[in-house]
Amino acid sequence: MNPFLEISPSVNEALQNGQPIVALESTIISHGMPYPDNVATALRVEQTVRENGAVPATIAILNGKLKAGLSEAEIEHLGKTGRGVAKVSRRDIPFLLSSGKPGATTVASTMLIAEMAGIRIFATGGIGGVHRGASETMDISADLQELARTSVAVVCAGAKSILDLGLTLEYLETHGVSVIGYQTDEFPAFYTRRSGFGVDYRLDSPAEIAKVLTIKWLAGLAGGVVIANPIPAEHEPLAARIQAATEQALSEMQRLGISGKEVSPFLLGKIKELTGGESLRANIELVLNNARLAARVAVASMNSKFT
Ligand code: PSU
Ligand code: MN
Repeated sequence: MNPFLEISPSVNEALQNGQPIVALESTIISHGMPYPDNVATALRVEQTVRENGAVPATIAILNGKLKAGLSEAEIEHLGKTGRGVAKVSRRDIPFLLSSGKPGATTVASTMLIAEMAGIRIFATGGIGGVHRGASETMDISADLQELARTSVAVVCAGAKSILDLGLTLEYLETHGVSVIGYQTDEFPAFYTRRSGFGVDYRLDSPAEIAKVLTIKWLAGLAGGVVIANPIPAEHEPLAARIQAATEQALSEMQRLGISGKEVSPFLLGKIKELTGGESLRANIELVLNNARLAARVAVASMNSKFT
């Protein structure tokens, strides 16, 4: 086993007993939401996974270890320290292991650690993608490359319209990543159920999704899958309001010259500020909704046998 991997007792027990497990990321805790909502949400997400029959494994880097499964105290620490915790993608991992400093894992690094631990299903809010203007900036989230190479299915509410969703879907296609729409034909845009872009395949039940995932990996097709799960209609904010906030956040970002890994956290914070917290409430609801679906897919995967 990887000498840097440290699996928590509850996750280890679940692995030994062949119980369903759902991986969860920590950038959403330290960089995606303000304290104390971030900690409360992370704990509610874990509880939601349990209520739906699976064991949660929140992932982060702490004390020079790749941690699969955190204690409440560790989640509280990541949430309270917030932006003081490094945002860690694949390239950053050896440096955090070397320094011993805490790291909040993005979708990319959470996938990587989940795979090492033997966890195949992961729930988050939204994935990173190809940023608008990427033909100039080359800003393409490492999440997309990770989906191309790492065999973990990511349940998300699509990707934010701060991104270029058309190019994001093109990039996934090029890299052989299937995009499944759960009970939808359209790729959702995080706060909104619709984006105008289609998904590759629509599946309407956790069992059908579990079957495809099991077959994909049994057939030797390594790599990730995107499971796009639209925000429940009752929690969808007014699209026009989110749209206006997104445009304003993008223009402020340009004016301030923000680039690199600061881009996503800046835009998330700005949109929350501009919508008076409405975006945060929606964000919390969609993450809970994704945790629910991921747990149900993980449970169904235990019963999928096609050899
Ligand atoms: N999108 C969201 N909320 C988030 C993120 C993305 O709606 O919290 C986080 C995730 O951790 C994702 C990361 O992996 O931002 C992408 O950052 P970047 O664009 O720098 O790759
Ligand atoms: Mn980026």
